[in-house]
Amino acid sequence: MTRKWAGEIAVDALLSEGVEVMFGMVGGHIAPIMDYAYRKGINVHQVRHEQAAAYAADAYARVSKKPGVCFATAGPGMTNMFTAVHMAHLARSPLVCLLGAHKTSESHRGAMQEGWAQEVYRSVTKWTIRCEDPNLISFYIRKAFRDSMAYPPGPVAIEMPIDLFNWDPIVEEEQVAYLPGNWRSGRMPKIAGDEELVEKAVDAILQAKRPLLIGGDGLHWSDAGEALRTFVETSGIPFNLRRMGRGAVPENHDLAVNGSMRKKLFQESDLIIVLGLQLGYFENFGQWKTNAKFIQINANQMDILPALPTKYEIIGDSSEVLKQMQRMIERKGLSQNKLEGLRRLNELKQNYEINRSSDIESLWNDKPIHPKVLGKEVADFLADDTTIILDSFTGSAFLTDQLIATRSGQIIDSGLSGGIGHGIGMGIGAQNARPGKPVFVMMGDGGIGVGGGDIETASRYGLPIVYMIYNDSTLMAGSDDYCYGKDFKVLGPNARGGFDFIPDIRYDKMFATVGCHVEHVTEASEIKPALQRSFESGKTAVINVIGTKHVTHPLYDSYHLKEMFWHLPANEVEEPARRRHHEGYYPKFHNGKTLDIKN
Ligand SMILES: Cc1ncc(C[n+]2csc(CCOP(=O)(O)OP(=O)(O)O)c2C)c(N)n1
Ligand SMILES: [Mg+2]
Repeated sequence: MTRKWAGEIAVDALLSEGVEVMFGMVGGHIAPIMDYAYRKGINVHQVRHEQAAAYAADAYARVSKKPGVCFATAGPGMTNMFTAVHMAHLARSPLVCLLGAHKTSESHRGAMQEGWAQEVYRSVTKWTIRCEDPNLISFYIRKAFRDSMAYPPGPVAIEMPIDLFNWDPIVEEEQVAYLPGNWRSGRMPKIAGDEELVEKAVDAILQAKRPLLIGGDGLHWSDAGEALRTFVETSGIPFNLRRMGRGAVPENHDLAVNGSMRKKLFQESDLIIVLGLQLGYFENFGQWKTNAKFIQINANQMDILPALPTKYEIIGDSSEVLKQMQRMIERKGLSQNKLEGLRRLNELKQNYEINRSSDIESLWNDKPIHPKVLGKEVADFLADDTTIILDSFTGSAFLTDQLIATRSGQIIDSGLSGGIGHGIGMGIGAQNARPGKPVFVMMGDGGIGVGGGDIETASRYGLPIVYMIYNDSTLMAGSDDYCYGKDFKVLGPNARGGFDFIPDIRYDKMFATVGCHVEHVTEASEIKPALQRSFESGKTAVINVIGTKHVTHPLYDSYHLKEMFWHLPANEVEEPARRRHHEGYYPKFHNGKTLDIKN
């Protein structure tokens, strides 16, 4: 029987899980795994910052629906990767993180790059284990692949001290819990709902006058697109899809509800089916203005929100429960004509288009470019096949509702992490998940500062990714207009330009030096031709768009942002910023009290 180093055994376990690509940065403590990964034909990508490795693995996972694999060395490599694992954790993306670690026998006496990933990663993974025995490495790796994919998916990390790799080579087959060959089911388990509850839910749906369906990530991970299409088409129920679920049924479908019009439909509905969706911050914690009753369907009991008037709670996989409901609807026959819902939806869609066209017309000649105009041009241009990654705070906010997703997992963002700088690594992962297919990333100049170094990685590996930078020369565009006043005056003499950067940085010139196709765009009419040339270049492309910072991110008008700025002394903030940030929601959260604003 042949004996192998633990590093080789670990990579054999990766191969038996079907791993073809992994992302990370070299470092001595992780070399035993990385070196065998190269030697055994895994497509290893060396990044410039470990966060990009986990962002790439995250996007790879979300697009391919298989766990993404990333690696980092001990200490600083492990901690550099943390922010991205936090993002995957909140976005529920399956990662297997392979982390180098200091030598166990040198712990607590001045070891090089000492770090304890188990403690650091505990809050952002399903589990993290420090594997000190080479007899267990295959077992942990293979378990990580399964557990990361259990719904809701998420990251798992394995920390491997360097002495793990330096035991005497061992006989692979003699490991504890050794599993020979390629034993894996290859897909998430499909769990059906309780038949009795499903039947009651179907009766309630048939009786409802204005039902509405709102779906989320569960649709993506359970491949529920076809089942959903059949269900909504038979029952005539309008649907609004969120997060990774967007596009499970294409958003240009007659019954699709665009994000910008769902508020009205909520108000008018009498029954809302919540399907495979976590009701957190993005859904206002389920505190919608509506008198509707709810049916909640989720494969994860912990996603069922008890704070809603819910007729039926069904635990089951999105696609399985949809199929069950479909069978019952067909058996019972439709008793209710749902055409009224469609008529109302068409009316809202027409209004939306009229408003959008007149906005675009009035903003078209703005210089610097308005993000709504940019969003329109980008959304019109992108081919259906494109994977779209949203990073820029302002640029993405004005793009997202204008996009039409045609498959789930097509639009990827930072999710509840709300971080910036993920787009660069994610572009690399998305390109690897669908090689040669178009990938578009909407970056902000803020995100370029955080993660821009990895554009060189994309270029070095020849990956055709189009990075567009909404370059407004600032962080959090409009925050001076919104709450600090001109020149961030309320911050005092140390403000020195607040969050603004050196104006109009030529990122195009910067990234031309690493071999990118580059474009510099200052007018709306130049956007589409620049996109055309960039996609045609076949190279990593960077489009530097000079955009305005005098714009209000839609978030600014929500209490989520307002409450972050109430501490500023109202009387020292100039108008119009003073009114904008102190008015509105303040009394709602302060027992009806208003702030003392002198006129
Ligand atoms: C990693 C990280 N650091 C800080 C923040 C806080 N933050 C929220 S939006 C924002 C500005 C982002 O820059 P950019 O995309 O250029 O924003 P824009 O100028 O478009 O508003 C920052 C720093 C964050 N979300 N993530
Ligand atoms: Mg910016």
